[in-house]
Amino acid sequence: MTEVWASLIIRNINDMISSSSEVVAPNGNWQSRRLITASDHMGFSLHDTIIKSGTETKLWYKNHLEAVYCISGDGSIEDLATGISHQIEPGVMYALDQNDKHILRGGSKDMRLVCVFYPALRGDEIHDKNGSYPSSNS
Ligand code: 9YT
Repeated sequence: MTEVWASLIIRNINDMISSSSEVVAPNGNWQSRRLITASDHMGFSLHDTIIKSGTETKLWYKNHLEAVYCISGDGSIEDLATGISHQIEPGVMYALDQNDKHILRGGSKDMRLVCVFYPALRGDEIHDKNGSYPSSNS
C-alpha cells in the first residue's frame, strides 16, 4: 500500500512579485510579499518587505506582535514610548513584543526586512489610519 504524505509548502518570492501576494502601501512607503498567510494555518504570517529609502511610516500593531529582521539596506525605528531611535542594518532584529507604537524610517537605501506577524495576517491588509491591521477576528 502506498502512503500519501501531505506536501510541505514551498514558494519562491519571484512568483509573488506583482501577484495578489504582493501588497503595496497606498503612499508608496513600502511593499510586502506575504509568503505565509492565515490560510496556511501556521498561526503566524511571514513577509518579505521593502521599506523605501527616505520614507517615514508611523505604525501601531495593536492587534499583532511582530518580529523584524533586516537583510539589506538601512533605516531606523523610533520607539514612541521612549523617543529613542535605533539604527537598522543587516543583521539587526527588532521585536514589537508590547504592541509598541513606533516610526519606521527608510535610510539612504531601500531596506529589506523579513517580518513575522502573530496572529497571521490574511495577506491583503494595508494599514488603517492608526498604522494598525485589523484583528483576525474582525
Ligand atoms: C516592518 C513593517 O511593519 N513594515 C510595514 C509593512 C509590514 N511589515 C507588512 O505588512 O509586511
